[in-house]
Amino acid sequence: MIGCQRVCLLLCVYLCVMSGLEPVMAQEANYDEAQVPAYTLPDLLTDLSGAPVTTPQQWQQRRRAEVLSLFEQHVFGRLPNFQVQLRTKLRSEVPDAVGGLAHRRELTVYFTADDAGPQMDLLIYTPAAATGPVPAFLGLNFNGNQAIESDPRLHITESWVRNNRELGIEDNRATEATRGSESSRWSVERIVRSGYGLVTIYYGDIDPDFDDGFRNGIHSLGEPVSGERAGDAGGSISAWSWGLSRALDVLQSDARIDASRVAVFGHSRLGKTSLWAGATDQRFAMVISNNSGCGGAALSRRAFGETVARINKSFPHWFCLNHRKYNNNEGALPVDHHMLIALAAPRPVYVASAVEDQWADPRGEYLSLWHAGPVYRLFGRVGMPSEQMPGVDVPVQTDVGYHIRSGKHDVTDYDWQQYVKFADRHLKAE
Ligand code: GTR
Repeated sequence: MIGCQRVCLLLCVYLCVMSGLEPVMAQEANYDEAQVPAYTLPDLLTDLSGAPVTTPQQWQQRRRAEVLSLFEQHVFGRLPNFQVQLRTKLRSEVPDAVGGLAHRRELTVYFTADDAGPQMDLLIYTPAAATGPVPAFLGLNFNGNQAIESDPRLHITESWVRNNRELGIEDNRATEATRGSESSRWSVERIVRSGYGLVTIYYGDIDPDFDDGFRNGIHSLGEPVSGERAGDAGGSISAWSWGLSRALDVLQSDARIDASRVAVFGHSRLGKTSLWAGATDQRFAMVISNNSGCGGAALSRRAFGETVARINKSFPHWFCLNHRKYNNNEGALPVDHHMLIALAAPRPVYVASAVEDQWADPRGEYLSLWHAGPVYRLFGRVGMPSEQMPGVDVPVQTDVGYHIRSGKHDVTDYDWQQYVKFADRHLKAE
């Protein structure tokens, strides 16, 4: 039996080597804290010339730009630089959605003069009782705006969606069965009752989540990529982030939303995206990462759960090509993800983990936030109080926020309860 396993393993490694693939799939993910490699994190407050960064001005004017550029070069790639004239069209407006609590709109944003060209639909909830512009949460969703509530009046996305037999999707078209399928992840009632708006967009409107060589979604706005994209050309996470910024452009002139008080939120791959959107666009007033894991809040050097090699292999279109240089070589990365969190500073940032989401490395997510602390302190802000993680279901909120919730990889009403509380502290008008 043992001999048979050994032969299978050797055969697998041999096949990987012969096919030019790194044998990452043959490796088990590490979930043992004792096996986390020793590592040294790049110092946030020493610039590339070796000079110390001692003032907020030095951070904002010099070091921040260096760190941002390192993430562009080595992790996510540059954002698209498409010059667009945004046009909007109101698709629907309901004054009494969510049992009368919310004013709800569906707003189509066109990126060109062509109604059949690339576009995204914003689903916008504001409190029905609001008398002026409100602070809001803005986040991408996984299944289409019709998945937020089961209201049959919501437009079903016409964009590509993943095959999902459980929802009756066989051919990449969303069906009636998808209505409300993501509702447990969006506490619309809690959000509007608390005086906030919620704006969500289907991420597939911006860039369908499969590797098509960057042709569909907003990529049709640029020149088609011939051959391999440039090493630092953005992947899908950069494309999704670009879309979030265009949504914020539209919100600048929305009478119901206060665009200077918008928190960018995301879960999982979309939590990696909210961190990158918050880093690249400082107009976002707050940044929230829910269970974002590898490539998001988690420290890459810990290689705990999902690793750089694994994520680049499973999702070749998410990051830039240069990121692959760090497959099984995290120590060579000129950044780590505490620096991504620090790019949110001095704005409030929230990182959330879940106990059963070991794949996302909760401890690595917490440590990133902890190690971003020196930049917050530079601004006179308060980071996490201890290197020790707080207990399960014991949120800690200062100028940054963290909780590790019981349960699995997901967004729950408990998570939203904490985000609303954090926003009450930082986004409510004085
Ligand atoms: C997983 C992936 C994670 C996370 C997750 C998600 O398959 O390994 O990095 O992004 O997907 O987005 O749901």
